[in-house]
Amino acid sequence: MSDKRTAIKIFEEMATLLELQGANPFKSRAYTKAARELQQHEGQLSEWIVSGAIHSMKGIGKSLKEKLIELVETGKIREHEELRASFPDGLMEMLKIPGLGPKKARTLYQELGLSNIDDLEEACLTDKLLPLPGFAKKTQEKLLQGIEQLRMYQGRFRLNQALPYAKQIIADLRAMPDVEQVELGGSLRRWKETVKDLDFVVATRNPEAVMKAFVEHPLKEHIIAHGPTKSSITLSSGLNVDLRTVKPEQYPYALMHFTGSKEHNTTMRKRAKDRDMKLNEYGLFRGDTLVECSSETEIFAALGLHFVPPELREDRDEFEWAEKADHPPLVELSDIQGIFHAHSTYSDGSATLREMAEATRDMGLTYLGITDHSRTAYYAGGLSIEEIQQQHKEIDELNQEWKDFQIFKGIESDILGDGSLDYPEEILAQFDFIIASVHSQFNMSSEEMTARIIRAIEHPSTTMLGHPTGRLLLNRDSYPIDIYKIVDAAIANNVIIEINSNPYRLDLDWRILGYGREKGLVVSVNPDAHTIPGISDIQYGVGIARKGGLSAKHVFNTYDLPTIREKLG
Ligand code: DGT
Ligand code: CA
Ligand code: CA
Ligand code: ZN
Repeated sequence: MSDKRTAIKIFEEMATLLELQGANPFKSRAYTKAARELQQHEGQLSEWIVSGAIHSMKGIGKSLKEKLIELVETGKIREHEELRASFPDGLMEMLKIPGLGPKKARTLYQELGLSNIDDLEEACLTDKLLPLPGFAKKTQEKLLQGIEQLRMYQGRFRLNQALPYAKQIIADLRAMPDVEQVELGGSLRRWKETVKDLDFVVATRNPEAVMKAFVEHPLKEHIIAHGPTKSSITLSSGLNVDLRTVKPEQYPYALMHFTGSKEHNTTMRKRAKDRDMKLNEYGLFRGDTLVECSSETEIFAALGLHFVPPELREDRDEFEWAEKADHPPLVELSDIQGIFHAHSTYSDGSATLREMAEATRDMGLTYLGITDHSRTAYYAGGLSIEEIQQQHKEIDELNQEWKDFQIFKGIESDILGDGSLDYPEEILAQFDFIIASVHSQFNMSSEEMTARIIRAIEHPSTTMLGHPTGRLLLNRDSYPIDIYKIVDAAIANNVIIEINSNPYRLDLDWRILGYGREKGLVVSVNPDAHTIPGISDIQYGVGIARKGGLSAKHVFNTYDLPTIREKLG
């Protein structure tokens, strides 16, 4: 882990620990802010200390600076270690339960002595929480649900937690002289929104040498298995990595097998069987004879199929079209021309409007649809009407500077409880576009929530629907909602649905996209960026659009600037 990431992690944990301790909230918030600030800067902590850059960082005062220096010099922060040691490990585990924050955990620990998940579960089941202030029957039920979810999610990782490791390991494998070919397989190659582990397939004539180097990879925490054809290691992040080595002539079959999905493989094997052949990880055979294929494309062809991109190998509808034709080209990151849904320091973003615009422009994109939070989202610095006017003035000025780039005036308007938007009509009319999103009052029946969101979709000012299900991956499921009705309403009202590309959300889910595409839905791959690095999250959203089988024409922000001007005009 880089020293910057270690510092961010420790500061975030300090904020939590201080809350657990019941310290002055300002103290805790200072750590949260400092962690966010560190995130904003490129480079390494040790470099910033040497160069003095640390002194110009916002919100990092004398005492925090001293702690960062201590971290670089000693590898730890004493105050953090002491505070961490003052709480049982189980209590820290409890904080992973969705819906249980440090404040509630502190009460449970202090009042009932609860310091691990199993005891908390039992206490909930026996109504022990009810006498505590702020805990009701509903709270207990929520916590039980949270515990169940946590157990289900445990051992899975979001794309952003897995992808950087995959890139590093594949580069390291590729650099080895004994490795003839290597590819990532498994759920990450298929671009699933969460993955259990990483799977690599290597073609080599010297498997022992490859495996020996693999199990000693610098990121390794421990070795689970070490053999000539199959090894597994656990990384320090807790992520497992499986590596298979095969002979070069077996490579395409092995890659196909270990890419999956399991369900897709089952159908493929059945197709082989129907044609008097046998397909497995070692080859495609007619009797004992290998049907020679030098690529996955040739294996598909041997089974009467066009190539199926890995993202689509989920045994959903890929065999229907692959029998007839190639899939139309899937959208690519390079098709994206601009972005919508980004926050600035006007609300809860950490970069200024100008910084966000310049960063977007530096990425080769040609427009930025800025959408700070609306006034009801006061906790996220939602904009007052005066602040909107001020922001619009700044946008007009900035737009004078560029001919080939434009900032569009947007807002992420809260969808209020009754489905209305957050400002009077004459204010809404001043925006180029509006994203409507649910941020509060999640506790509704599916009928109520669906009606609420459809009302927002039907509002003539609404351009896009933001993170339609509200899910947070590995943390919080979608609120109850009839997503198909929402998609139908969006199409009927010419409203775009975003694919929120934040790796915690990836919402709309890829499983719905096929339905949307057939019905004529237009989506927009939106970063929901709160920082400059957050803009790059569109890579995850593009992956999800591909997994949903979408081409560039289905994605609004693949249109060029003149087209967007016309559409929003
Ligand atoms: P994950 O790791 O849970 O996110 O999902 P996968 O798909 O990466 O699953 P994993 O790592 O257990 O296995 C990698 C691939 O190997 C999987 O996609 C298909 C293949 N595979 C594994 N076990 C089986 C099996 O029992 N039958 C078949 N047909 N294929 C399997
Ligand atoms: Ca896997
Ligand atoms: Ca695996
Ligand atoms: Zn939002």
